[in-house]
Amino acid sequence: MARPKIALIGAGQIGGTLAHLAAIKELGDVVMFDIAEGTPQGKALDIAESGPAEGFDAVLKGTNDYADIAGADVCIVTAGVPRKPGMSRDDLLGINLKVMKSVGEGIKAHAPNAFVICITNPLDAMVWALREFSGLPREKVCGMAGVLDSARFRHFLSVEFGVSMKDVTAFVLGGHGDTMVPLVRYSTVGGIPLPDLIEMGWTSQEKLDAIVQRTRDGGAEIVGLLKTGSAFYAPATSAIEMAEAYLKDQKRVLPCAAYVDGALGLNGLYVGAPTVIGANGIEKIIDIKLNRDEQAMFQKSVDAVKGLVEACKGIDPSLA
Ligand code: A3D
Repeated sequence: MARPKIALIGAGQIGGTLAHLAAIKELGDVVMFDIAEGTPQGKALDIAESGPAEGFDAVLKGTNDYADIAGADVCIVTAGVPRKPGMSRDDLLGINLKVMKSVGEGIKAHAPNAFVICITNPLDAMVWALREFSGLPREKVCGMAGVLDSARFRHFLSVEFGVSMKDVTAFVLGGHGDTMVPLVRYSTVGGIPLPDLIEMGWTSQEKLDAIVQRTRDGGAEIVGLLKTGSAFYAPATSAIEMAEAYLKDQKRVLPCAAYVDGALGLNGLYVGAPTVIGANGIEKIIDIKLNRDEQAMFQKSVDAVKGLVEACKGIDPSLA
């Protein structure tokens, strides 16, 4: 049986890391597409040359021609520009919207059966635009953000509690932006919800509040340290987790930017929600119950995403 084909649209920092991880995990053959001539070819060759030592047989190819992504099973989109210090994700809207148009058209023409994972920021609005431009079924187009935001939350919690990250589960909902909603009530250490851990005296409300804020600012913290570009190792790992769930029909429960219609009080919006990912793409949105405070935070996040979608329509009338 032929290996699955994974197309990476954008061969920058995240694209290169995605290619390396996909090859090491033997998820399939990899095609890296970018408009920069030489970059995808150079990175593909460099990673292919790591194959003998690593022991993988995946074929890697770099290209500037969309025809080479033909028949891809998965497309992961990182094309566009990342943030610089002082910029918000929303500042990238105008430039990355144009990129989503060309990427959407490329996927529509050459890989219409793919499961598409968008990473380009501002995430929720770009996933929506990419779906509009590509015309693919909504359950086959989603965005990576919740897995990363939850991973950051889990990492900070594991350090606070001095326990393995494996035993920490965490839940981040809403848009991938300053209004994201880390759900303390649904996050656990060894199955014990965080509010119970405060009652048990294992941590304090103040410490937990600081961790929630650090999670919200997780992307900016790394942008501030790197100074050129944004995070790429953890974002790539998170998207690979989603791609693997699809390719192996794992039915993973993962938070991601998905089209929510009829759950969480929404009727037709791409926003971060708990989903089940399997061979049919986004197979289910989990309609969790929110309390009043959580609902208020989620609504703020939803309103911010709606504002960005309206801004996209203002910039590109074909989306209106
Ligand atoms: P970078 O290393 O600059 O790579 C982007 C690549 O896109 C470059 O190689 C460009 O040449 C290429 N590109 C630009 N325009 C096009 C086009 N029209 N078609 C094809 N390729 C093009 O950035 P990066 O890899 O660090 O980040 C990529 C995107 O991911 C940015 O928008 C980031 O803001 C975003 N990002 C999102 C998250 C989330 O959690 C959602 C996290 C980190 C970064």
